[in-house]
Amino acid sequence: MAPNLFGTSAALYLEASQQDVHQEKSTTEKANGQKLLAQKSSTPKSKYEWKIVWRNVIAFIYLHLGSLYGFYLLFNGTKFYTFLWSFMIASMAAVGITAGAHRLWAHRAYKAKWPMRFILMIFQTIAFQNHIYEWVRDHRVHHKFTDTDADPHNAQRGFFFSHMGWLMLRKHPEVVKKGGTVDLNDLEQDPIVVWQRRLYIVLMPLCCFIIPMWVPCYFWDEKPLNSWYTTVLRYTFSLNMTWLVNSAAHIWGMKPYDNTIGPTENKSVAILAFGEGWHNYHHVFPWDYKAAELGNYKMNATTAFIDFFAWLGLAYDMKTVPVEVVMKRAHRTGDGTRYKKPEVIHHHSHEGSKWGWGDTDMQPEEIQDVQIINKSD
Ligand code: ST9
Ligand code: ZN
Ligand code: ZN
Repeated sequence: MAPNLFGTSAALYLEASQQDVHQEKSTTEKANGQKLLAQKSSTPKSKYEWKIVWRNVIAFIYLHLGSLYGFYLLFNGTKFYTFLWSFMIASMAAVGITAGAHRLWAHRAYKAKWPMRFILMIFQTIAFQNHIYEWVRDHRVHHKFTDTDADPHNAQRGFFFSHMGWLMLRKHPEVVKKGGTVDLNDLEQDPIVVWQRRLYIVLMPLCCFIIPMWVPCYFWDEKPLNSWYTTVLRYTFSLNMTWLVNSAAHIWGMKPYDNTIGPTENKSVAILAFGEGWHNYHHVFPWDYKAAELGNYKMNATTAFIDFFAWLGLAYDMKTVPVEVVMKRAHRTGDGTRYKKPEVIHHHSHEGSKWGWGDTDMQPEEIQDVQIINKSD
């Protein structure tokens, strides 16, 4: 199936037409082994109509136009130090999302002592992608109900929707309904997460906009206008890099570990998103702290960051999956691009999807097969 770059037409999401379009999609997808995904989407739907959130539409238009101007200013007056500073801030924000919100809090792929959790919380606040609790809730729901209506950024609705369109519409009722079944107790027990959620309205503007803009003006006399538009550019760029994991890495790339699911291995996304583009592997083994089969630091900067903090004694109990277990799974359900081509493609059901370590749907052998690095006891 050619990837649907521009999103499915509005009509698809109007109640009356939903059933037909899904059936039509399932016919075209038979040819390339995607039948199962489409069938999953054709289960009876809750009533759903688009409700556009104009505040977000306007904000994203402003951010994207502003970042074009910020890019122009980079070559026309913005100081080099301001660029370097923004690059540093963008890297901190990226790690706050990848090592923090994603691998630590959403998937519990490792544990971190409070100083590391505090640093990651501040970095995650710089990223302004919602507070940790909300980010993790959406992400666990994405893993449990991948590419269905209950997935907040369902990639079946096309590139644009899964990239940023989902942030401009009210959520599908299935997200709220099925999302309510996902356990978030661990987050409610983490005082750093609770504290960030409570103070987010103050912390976020300070960390994402005010301090990053003020530093260049105060320390090297940058013009406020240049500093502001570089900040807008940095934020918009980081958002787009993150969103690529939900869009591009659910459309383009190989599926060596499970050919029956949407997520793919996408090298470009891995480089741009600090090692989060090995997305076929990640959806199969979400509890692996490397979020990839191989610990290649070049295309997985986040793993290097976590290993460094493990060396400092602040990260521990890092879960990973032994190569034999990965191989066995790839033989069984992979597309043959990394390990031998399987003869039969086994159907995969989202009933069995897991959001990460601690999900009660994990099978005893999956728990047993995990290897723990830097174990606490
Ligand atoms: C952003 C997030 O950009 C990006 C996340 C990307 C994730 C990528 C993951 C990939 C891996 C990591 C890669 C990192 C790479 C980094 C590289 C960097 C170089 N379950 O949401 P509301 C219920 S954010 C259960 O308001 P609406 C709940 O009761 C960008 N229940 O829904 C909730 O109430 P409460 C900046 C759920 O009204 C109630 O529904 N931020 C769930 O439909 C209402 O929830 C923005 O743009 C669930 N999952 O509005 C703001 N969800 O919260 C975006 C909801 O009180 N947000 N409920 O418990 C919004 O404006 C709105 O959320 C909305 C939907 C308009 C999108
Ligand atoms: Zn994930
Ligand atoms: Zn995904």
